[in-house]
Amino acid sequence: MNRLTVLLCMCLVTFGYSLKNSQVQLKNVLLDYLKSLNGNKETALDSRHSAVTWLHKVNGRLLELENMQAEALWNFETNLTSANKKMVGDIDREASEIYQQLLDEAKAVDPSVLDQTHRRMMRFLQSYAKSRDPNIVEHTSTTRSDMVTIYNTGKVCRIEDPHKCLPLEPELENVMANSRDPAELLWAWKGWRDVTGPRIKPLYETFVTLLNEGAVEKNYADYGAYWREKLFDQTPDFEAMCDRLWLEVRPLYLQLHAYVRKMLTKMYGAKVVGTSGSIPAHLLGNMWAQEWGNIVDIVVPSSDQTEMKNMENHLQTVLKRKHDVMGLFRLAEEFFSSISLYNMTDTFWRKSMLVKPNDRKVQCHASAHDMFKKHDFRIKMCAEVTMDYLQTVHHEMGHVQYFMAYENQPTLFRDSPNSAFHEAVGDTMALSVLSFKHLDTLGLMGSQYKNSPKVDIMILLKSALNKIAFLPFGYIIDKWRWKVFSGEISKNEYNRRFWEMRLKYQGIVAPVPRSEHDFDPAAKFHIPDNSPYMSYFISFLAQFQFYESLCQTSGHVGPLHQCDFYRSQEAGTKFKKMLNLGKSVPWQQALFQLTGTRQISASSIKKYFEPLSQWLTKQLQGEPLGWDKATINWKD
Ligand code: X8Z
Ligand code: ZN
Repeated sequence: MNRLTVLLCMCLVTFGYSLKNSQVQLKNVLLDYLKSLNGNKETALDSRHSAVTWLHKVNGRLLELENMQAEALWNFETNLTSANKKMVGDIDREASEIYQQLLDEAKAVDPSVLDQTHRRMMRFLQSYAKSRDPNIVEHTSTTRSDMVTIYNTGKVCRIEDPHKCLPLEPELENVMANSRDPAELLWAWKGWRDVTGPRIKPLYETFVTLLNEGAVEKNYADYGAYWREKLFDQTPDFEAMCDRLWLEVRPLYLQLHAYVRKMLTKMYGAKVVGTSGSIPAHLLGNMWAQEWGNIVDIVVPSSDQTEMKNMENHLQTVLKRKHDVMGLFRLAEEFFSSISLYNMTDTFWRKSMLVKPNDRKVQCHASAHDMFKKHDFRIKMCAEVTMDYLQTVHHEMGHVQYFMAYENQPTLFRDSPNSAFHEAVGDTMALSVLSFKHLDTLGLMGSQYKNSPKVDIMILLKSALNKIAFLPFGYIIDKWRWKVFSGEISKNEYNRRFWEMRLKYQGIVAPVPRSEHDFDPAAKFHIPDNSPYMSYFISFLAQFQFYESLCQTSGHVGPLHQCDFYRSQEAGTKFKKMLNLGKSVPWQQALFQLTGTRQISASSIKKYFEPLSQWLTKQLQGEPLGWDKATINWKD
């Protein structure tokens, strides 16, 4: 831990340097580029050779620009000062001018002279474009920074002690995960929404207008249409694909929802849970009711609750005894390298921010950063030693594995072929790591839990509380946001329409009446941060497809959820081959290479949870599925 503190201090010194440095560098890139533009006036780009040479140069320029934007963003997110915020805005503005010039120049390229790969690059180049107006670009950038600053610095004060104020991560999140006192849960739930929503709302309204202006300028119907194309390139009717996939997994969600409601009613009584069939959002162990694994101890059958509590405590205690935060990262690295994926680089260990610093304000929401500079990949987290963070460490390191795998691709291909694949890599590993077999290999499982069918189902139930419960949440965030961008949801109905979807798809209601003075979507990081969310919904299906394929390759026999492909070089090599492709081929081709299918489907997640589904059917005898969809908890 001490070493880490020293490293963080060193990072601070480096930030100061690179801050000034990147501004100077940007000017140089701009000047260089303008010079090269003049040179190009003479050059026609209508031969294959000249066009390919030009694209090669573009990849070089983009690398420099990506690096400078990544540096500025890193500096801001790991040190939320207004100077760092200004730097992000300045760099976004200037970079957008260069992108614009590149796009203007691209018009001289005759696509018919190019092969498929270079035509693909040309297409991706278009998605770099923001608005032609640098003021709009800068305004968009600073509006986003203002929203995330509110989110990242929000605190909720204890009613009995107004001087004791808790930030979201880890304190409020811990309350939501561990408290079983409905009044305390409600305090954290409502408090967090009170300090984010109303302050973010006016900024978000402006933000939507700015994003749409940029998108319409680029001939998209709205920003949602732009997003869908950028993130799910070459996917005919992506929206219909999401709807179809949701309907496929809905029956499983309905089972889980009904079962959890039944157990929560046993625990808290109908007075707290209600009788309309929907579940109040503060009782599910998570600030957003998105993953419910934290309440596994109170939703297993009553006769198993003591054993489940003991097992969870055992896991947590042994994990803490054996590892510090750095140890969690080393565990994840060892897992990846055991299947012939990558070790982290020296720069990674030197420059990452793995724990929350106490000398400055930072953005704690976990993220991985490709700095577009040799061997420079980083993770930013406020990690603690818990099983949840162990999962997140694998998630983030999965992003870094992808960065490393496609590092040698041209800049325009340095991404996953769709955004869901990026989200799925680390989670695929975590499915293996959190299997009973692997937890046992890590020495985290007591021998008393071995060969117990009951423990096997409890582990599967915990997995479902995280993976199945997430699906409707993952699905609605962008379903709501796409409608906001298209204007189908207007700003005077943001919150009501959000809660209508929460009720319709998730069967969840607010624990206290809401109104348009609240803006509850903003209580979720990805709204102020403007990160897409449908990627997670698709990832939560695709990761089971990846997992099944790696399990098959590793020679696993038996129920899918018991598979651990640790140390399978064959599985890892196959995975790596797909990751190496980056964005150079359509996602269907990459998926086919790994799994033998070209479709994202729910078949693997359904296979994984089949034993649980049968178990739930038994537990649910006589219990109605679904809920009354008429009443959201609303006041006008
Ligand atoms: O935001 C994340 C990652 C960073 S890409 C920690 N996740 C979503 C969330 O927290 O809401 C991972 C699962 C869903
Ligand atoms: Zn992620």
